[in-house]
Amino acid sequence: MSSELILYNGPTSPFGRKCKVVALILNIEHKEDKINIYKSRFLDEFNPLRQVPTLIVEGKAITDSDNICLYLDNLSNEKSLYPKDRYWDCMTMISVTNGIMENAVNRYIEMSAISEVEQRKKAIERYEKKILRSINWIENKFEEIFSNEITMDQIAIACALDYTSFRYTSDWGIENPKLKAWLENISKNDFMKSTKPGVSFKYE
Ligand SMILES: N[C@@H](CCC(=O)N[C@@H](CS)C(=O)NCC(=O)O)C(=O)O
Repeated sequence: MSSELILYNGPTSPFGRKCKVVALILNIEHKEDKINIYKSRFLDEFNPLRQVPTLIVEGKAITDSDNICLYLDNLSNEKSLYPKDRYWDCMTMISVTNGIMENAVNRYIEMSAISEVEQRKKAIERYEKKILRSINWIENKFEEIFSNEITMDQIAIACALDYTSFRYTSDWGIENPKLKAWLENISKNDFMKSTKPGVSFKYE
């Protein structure tokens, strides 16, 4: 059995981007395969939810971006991306960023895959409120989170904010100038530049 790591990813998945960024920062050798999730029945054997990211390690699957990031962090000899002194704050922050991503993905599906007459306006409003409230919440914690050292919550925040701009709006930056400036700065790194969202497959 091969000890090669295969990261099944999508072209635009913010969850997958988080894992890819971690692998790049921690210098973890892996093969990335950007698949069309809607046509990838082979993945069901590994992940019955058929979602990206899914990591294959020695023929076994690790599912969910948070598990994958933890696995990669454990595998690496580099300094952990999970700060010991504020571990649970970091984990909570990651959960909030997952919520931003989930709401942005669901909003996009509602607006792009459902005919306009069938779209649920109330649901869309709800997704948007949760996204914007969460971003404001992160801005209020800015001083607690942001240091020169890159941590897992920072990676998750960068992926969530960039995905919000990509799929919904970059106007979140108007009310949140510290986060806006911080994202511009972290986006200059190769690990962000080389993982920008590409072209998505058609929702099926
Ligand atoms: N909780 C999962 C969420 C992953 C997720 O929602 N992936 C989306 C792409 S962004 C997906 O695979 N969607 C296809 C589907 O659910 O059918 C994680 O953190 O990895």
